[in-house]
Amino acid sequence: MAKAKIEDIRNIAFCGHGSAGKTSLVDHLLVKTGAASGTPSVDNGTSICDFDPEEKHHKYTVEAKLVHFEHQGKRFNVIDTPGYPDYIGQAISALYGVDTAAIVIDAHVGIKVNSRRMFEEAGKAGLGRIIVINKMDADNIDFPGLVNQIRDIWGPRCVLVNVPLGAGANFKGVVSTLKPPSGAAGALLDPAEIHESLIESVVEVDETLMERYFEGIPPTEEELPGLVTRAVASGSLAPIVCVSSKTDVGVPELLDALALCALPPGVLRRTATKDGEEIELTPNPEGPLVARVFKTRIDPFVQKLSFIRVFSGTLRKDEVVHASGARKGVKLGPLLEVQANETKPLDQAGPGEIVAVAKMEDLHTGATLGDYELPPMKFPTPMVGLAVLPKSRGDETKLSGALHKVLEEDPTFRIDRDAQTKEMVMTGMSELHLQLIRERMARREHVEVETKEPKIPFRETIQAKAEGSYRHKKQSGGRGQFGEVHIHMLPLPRGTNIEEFADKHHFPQMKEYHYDETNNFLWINSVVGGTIPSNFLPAIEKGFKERMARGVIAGYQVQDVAVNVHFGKYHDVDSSEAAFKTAGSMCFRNVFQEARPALLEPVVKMDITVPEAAVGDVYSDMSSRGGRVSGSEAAGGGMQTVHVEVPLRSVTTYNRTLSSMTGGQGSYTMDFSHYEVMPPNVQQEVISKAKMEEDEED
Ligand SMILES: Nc1nc2c(ncn2[C@@H]2O[C@H](COP(=O)(O)OP(=O)(O)OP(=O)(O)O)[C@@H](O)[C@H]2O)c(=O)[nH]1
Ligand SMILES: [Mg+2]
Repeated sequence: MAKAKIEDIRNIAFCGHGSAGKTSLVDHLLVKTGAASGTPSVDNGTSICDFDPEEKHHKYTVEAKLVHFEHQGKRFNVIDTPGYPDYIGQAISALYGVDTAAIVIDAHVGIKVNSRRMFEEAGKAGLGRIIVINKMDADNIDFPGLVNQIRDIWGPRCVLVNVPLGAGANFKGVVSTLKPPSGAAGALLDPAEIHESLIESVVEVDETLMERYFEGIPPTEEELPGLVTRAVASGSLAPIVCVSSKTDVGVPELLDALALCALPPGVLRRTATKDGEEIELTPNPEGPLVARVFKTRIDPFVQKLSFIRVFSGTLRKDEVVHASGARKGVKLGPLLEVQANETKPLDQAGPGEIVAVAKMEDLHTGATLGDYELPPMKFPTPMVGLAVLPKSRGDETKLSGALHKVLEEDPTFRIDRDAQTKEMVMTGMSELHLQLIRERMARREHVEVETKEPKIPFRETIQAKAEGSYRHKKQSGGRGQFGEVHIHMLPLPRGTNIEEFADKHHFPQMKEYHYDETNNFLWINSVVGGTIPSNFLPAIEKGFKERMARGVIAGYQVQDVAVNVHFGKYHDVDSSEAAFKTAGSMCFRNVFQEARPALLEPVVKMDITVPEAAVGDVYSDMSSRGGRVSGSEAAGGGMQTVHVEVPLRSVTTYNRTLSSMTGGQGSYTMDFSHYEVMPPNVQQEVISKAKMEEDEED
């Protein structure tokens, strides 16, 4: 095809709850517009978008997929995303590549928790939002009730741009509310009435037109498309479209509505920075290059595909570009146009376009291309861990390679090596998420793994000040070892202003400090008079950090601590970096034990959505797990969402509990909130268990 003009590009992510019919719909749009042929179906494993073996097997989407088609002279780049909250990382990353989110809802079941979540995420990302009510052919649809639910939850900005003629087996078509026909027999709501609210929400963006409208002069047909775009961009309008992907009713009108309501590139305000200076991005092909890798896919053939959205400037094949996170310029190969699992080479890509490049080892999800920086991509923190080891001995390297590939493609996956047990621990969003990763590694890398009980990332900290010293001295023939370190140790609350903290605690001779944000650890040097020569100080800091990683009381990472090194002794011949590192580590350990050490545990925020009748059960169950309910609210459709904060250790297998408590109707989202001191009895248990494990190892 000829290249689309920038204003004719529409980048849309299809999001929302699992099984709403997103993939079926996108497959259908491809066939309808002639971009694909045949009768693709999720149910019989012939879907265009759900092409991964795991997707064909489970019959749902696991990974976001990019496709494109044309309609009304417009170029649509569409990303189909998974609806299961377990794979939300994929859905969120897609939002960074598009300008509009189409939230797909199943007409029969209404708004479910992940649709809410994605509607909010798209709003936070500043995207335009369109609501697609799919499965209008299903039985028992309460259409007016559904529209009320949508407007209750997402506000009056949600307005139907078409109204169904009949529902279920009688769903025969849709009528426009933008240009309502004079008679609309069989319409489930009155299109003329909705027309009024639609015009009201669009004129809101233009004062002159609004005044004119209230004087009785509506906007003209020519003015309307521009107003719709502005209203969707500002969030004052979230158009609702009705369709059945199964019976094809409403599909042509859906395409028209997407052409009208989805935002062209450059309408949303986006900024980038360079050396602290902010610029507003305009979709200018001659402008500075600003593009981002928003997704990485490991493909069995080309190995690694990096998906790039261009915001400004032009990306050219074989060009060397600067990429954040890469040590040197990255030489791109050919650019690729992606259609589900197929690619075609391209020479260049301008603003608004989405392309991929293959085998770029230095490009990672989130990286910005060009000299500017885009705001970082944010993902929910994965919370469910499993220790993994290969089934066959000798497969360790293979396993590690396989895990690193998953790490590349999945922003909600982590791997850590447990400092205490030396085990490889993988952490994901849920048990299901981790299970799928195992399946994928078995298929792609032929690594079968065994897993062990979820390990919770407890932490160690202190609750009081302490001070002390340690002398490391060894004389064993030849050259000895000598180093002596004196420190103050203090609790360091999160978010502390370091300068004020140093002032308050009178470190008058503070010469320098290093702050480690990850573990909220502050290292202060206030050694005077060279009692410790400055070349040994880094070794002492290293000793502290190694000890922190190994833990002191139960083998967990230490955090929220400040250490002031203020005095020491050395020996001209016997002192060495190694000696001071050991002295630092031992000193840390001893003083830590004097500073009222405690174990911290992760607390998670959960939004639990259940039928109203089950709310009482959720409350009492949560209180028995040490959870705190902060409130609840109606989630529509006879459901309530309960907000809870609860220790992660009590909810690692909550999906099973909730499922049996609600007969499979409940669902929840879980996000890391903060660390909290554990109840003393639980601390004791963890500490004794750690001691036992240590003894076993000896
Ligand atoms: N009756 C009816 N069923 C549909 C319609 N669209 C999709 N389905 C069925 O709904 C089920 C789920 O469809 P998918 O397209 O996989 O749904 P999805 O939203 O992509 O689901 P996830 O990938 O899990 O997020 C399949 O069995 C489809 O055949 C529709 O318009 N009407
Ligand atoms: Mg799908």
